Amino acid sequence: MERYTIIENFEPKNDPLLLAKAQSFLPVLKHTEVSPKAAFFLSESSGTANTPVDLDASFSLSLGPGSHICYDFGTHWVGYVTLALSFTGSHPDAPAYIRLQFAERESELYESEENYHGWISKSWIQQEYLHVDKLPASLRLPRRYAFRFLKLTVLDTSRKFSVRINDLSLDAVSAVDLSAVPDVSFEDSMLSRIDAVSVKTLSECMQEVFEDGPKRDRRLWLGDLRLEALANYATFNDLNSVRRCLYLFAGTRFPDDRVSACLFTDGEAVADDTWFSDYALLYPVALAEYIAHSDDREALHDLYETAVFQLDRAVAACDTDGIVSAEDIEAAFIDWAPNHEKSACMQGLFLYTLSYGRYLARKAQDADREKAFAKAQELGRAGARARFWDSTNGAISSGIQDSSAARIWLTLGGVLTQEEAKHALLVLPAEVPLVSPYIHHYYLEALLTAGEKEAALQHLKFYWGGMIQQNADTFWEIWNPEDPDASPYGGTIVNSYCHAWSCSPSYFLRNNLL
Ligand code: RAM
Repeated sequence: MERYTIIENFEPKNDPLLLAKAQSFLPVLKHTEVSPKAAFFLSESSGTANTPVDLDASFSLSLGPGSHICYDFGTHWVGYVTLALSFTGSHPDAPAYIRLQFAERESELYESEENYHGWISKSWIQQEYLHVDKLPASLRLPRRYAFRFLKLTVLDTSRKFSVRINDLSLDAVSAVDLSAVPDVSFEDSMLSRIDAVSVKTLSECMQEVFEDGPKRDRRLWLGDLRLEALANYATFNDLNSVRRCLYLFAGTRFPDDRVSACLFTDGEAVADDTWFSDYALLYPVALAEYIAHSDDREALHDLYETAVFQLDRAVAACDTDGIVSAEDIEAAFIDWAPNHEKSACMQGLFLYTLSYGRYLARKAQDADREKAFAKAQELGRAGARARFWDSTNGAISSGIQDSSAARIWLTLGGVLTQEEAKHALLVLPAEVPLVSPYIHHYYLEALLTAGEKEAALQHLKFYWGGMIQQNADTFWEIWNPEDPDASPYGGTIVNSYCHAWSCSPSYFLRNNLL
């Protein structure tokens, strides 16, 4: 399902003061030198056993045209690779032509660029074609990669020489240090593993900003930021990184003060010309949670207007029954499921975010706003019950798409009673599946709102545990157990397998919410 926006001549509105403050919170990246842990020859087809190669011996192999070697770095890393290459045989009389493929999961090594015809760029596929004119050579690849596995294939040399890998190392980077995370023991080994993988996922995504995924898109998305911040408070508790990202979103925004769905942050921060109505409303949520956690009065002062503007705008756009506007429904993301009608989802989300707006208004002693948000919430809840909920049958009204996400957001928006929410959530409709860990986070939140702690725990084990059973070192962008090869982009080769919005189990587990 293609989804992108192009606004001709888009000029973000920048606030130099906020951007300067954001810059002053830039983290200093920590570097770790990592060596490969194992070497192997990849088998012909996925699912059949590889041939292990002694790691030391791999550094004396003569790799002629067509031969390959794979390295396993033990777990997922983000960083810069250095390769020391030399030759065997006669002096090279031609360049060595080499292909490098980086993979977060081993299965990616079986995928090929030629078979990918999706709608996002194939430039995201993690690979390099190198011509090495002079051997021996030490090459530090300029591009940062996110991977556990590296496959090197010699595409061609000449009749006179073969390639030898003398050394291979990785300069891994992250804003945080895994050892800074307090040890917590969980009785259940699956929960311990889920927590550890969540923490690893988060640490890999925490770079100069909270990236959505270090493989792709490698930028700051608002919906992802909110969940990363929650997991961060319970683990690294790096407040500067959260503060930096909140300042960035306010520092470069749409000309009419809406916050962008994402920012480009490699170099000067620039707002993308993409606006998601739901992500914009999560800005006040992320700010409220940051303020509640840090009591940072300066940030409240600096960012309050940007935050409440997002809600003011949505409130003003509602109809007289307090129902979210058609434009806002059209611009909602919610999840990657195809054929999703989002009116009920967006209504619930709007009502949910108003609670955070009320909290911010109280903190800022802005009584008029508090009152306005409370009124909009009351009106919007009554309107939502009339429009989206059939109280007689205890179900979504006929004519409205009965999606799992609609049930989740109507619960979180306070539209359903606890009893109604329990019935709505314990057995979900199959029609529009929940496909990303992002919406599964909100499913857990909704189950907790409905008082269904045990069901939430079981779901966490089932859903995130499902990725663990597939040997996940980090959690993924997309996971639909019913359709393991799903991709919103038209090919799993561009899916991200270390994706920020999947790291929230640590938030639930470490805060004892389950
Ligand atoms: C994916 C991004 C990001 C998310 C958007 C909506 O493409 O990687 O995680 O926020 O979708």
